[in-house]
Amino acid sequence: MTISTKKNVQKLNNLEFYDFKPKLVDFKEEVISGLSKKEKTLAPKLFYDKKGSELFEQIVELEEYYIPLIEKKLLMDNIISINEFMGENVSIIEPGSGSCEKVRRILSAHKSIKNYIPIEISGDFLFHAAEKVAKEFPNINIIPICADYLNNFSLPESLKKESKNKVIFFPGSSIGNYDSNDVIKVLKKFIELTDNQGGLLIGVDLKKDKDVLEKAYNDSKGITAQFNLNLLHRIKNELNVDLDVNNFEHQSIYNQEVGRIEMYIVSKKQQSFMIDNLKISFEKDEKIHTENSYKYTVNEFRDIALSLGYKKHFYWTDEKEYFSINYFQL
Ligand code: AVI
Repeated sequence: MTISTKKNVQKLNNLEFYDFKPKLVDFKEEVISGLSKKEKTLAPKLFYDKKGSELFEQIVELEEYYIPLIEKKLLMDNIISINEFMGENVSIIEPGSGSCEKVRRILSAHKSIKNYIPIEISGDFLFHAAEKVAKEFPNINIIPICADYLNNFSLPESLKKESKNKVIFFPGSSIGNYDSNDVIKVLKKFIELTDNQGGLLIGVDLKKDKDVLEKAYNDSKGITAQFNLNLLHRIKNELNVDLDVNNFEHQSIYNQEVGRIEMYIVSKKQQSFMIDNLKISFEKDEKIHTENSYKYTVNEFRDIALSLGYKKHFYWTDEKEYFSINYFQL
């Protein structure tokens, strides 16, 4: 099915689809610019082609990658208090909603949700995920917005006027993939989206033992390694580059000083490959930095959010204090 693209179009019973036609990632441009830097990088958004998304689905099932399981349990165990904090007539906005899986726990447990607004860059994927939610929750208005959640879009005027109680749902410690300046940008955007009066329900991964963290990002089945090295498969296949993925390896280390997992692709030997006429050369052990995943203490994250204008903070953690769910109120 083609999705019509005036800014607000597709209407189906309780679903209204808005398309802001976000600029899609230019893979070749991103790869050339990242690999031409002195310290080579590839942006984490490049992980998620079809294969990368499938591998990520496997990561979230791994026991060593504790985040999804703990987050699910915290949400289930504390859903009554979370719902009370969210209040009545809520509009839930989910930036980067993916398959809209996690939000179902909230939508089914809360009796007073009026609107659910998933925001995602890939239109078809968003439409189909939202359509499923719309069928499952016929009494909630589902308003998917196809956009880059940090840029060039706005909420429908009707929603702005009618719904005062907006809550941003940002699970999975996705916030951890932003560097400190960008965290501030993201949280300010969330505040703007809720018109300075809503809430933020956010999952934040916590600082902990280096060993536990490194196991989570170097799992014993090697799925995270495949996920990381899939970037090279993409370069090889999509850009028609003659490179041998076996000459590279996956590395994840916890940088305790900065409080982040750093993920790299490491060149096992001196080598080079060509992208069109551009030669990309590697020394032995030279790295491509592919991802940061920041970890916080509860207080560190609370201080950032409160410094930006949130007034109240409630949080829940597991016994081992591996992970936190936080509710901030403006
Ligand atoms: C998506 N994001 C929150 C994951 C994380 O933990 O930083 C991505 C990931 N990378 C390797 N494993 C999981």
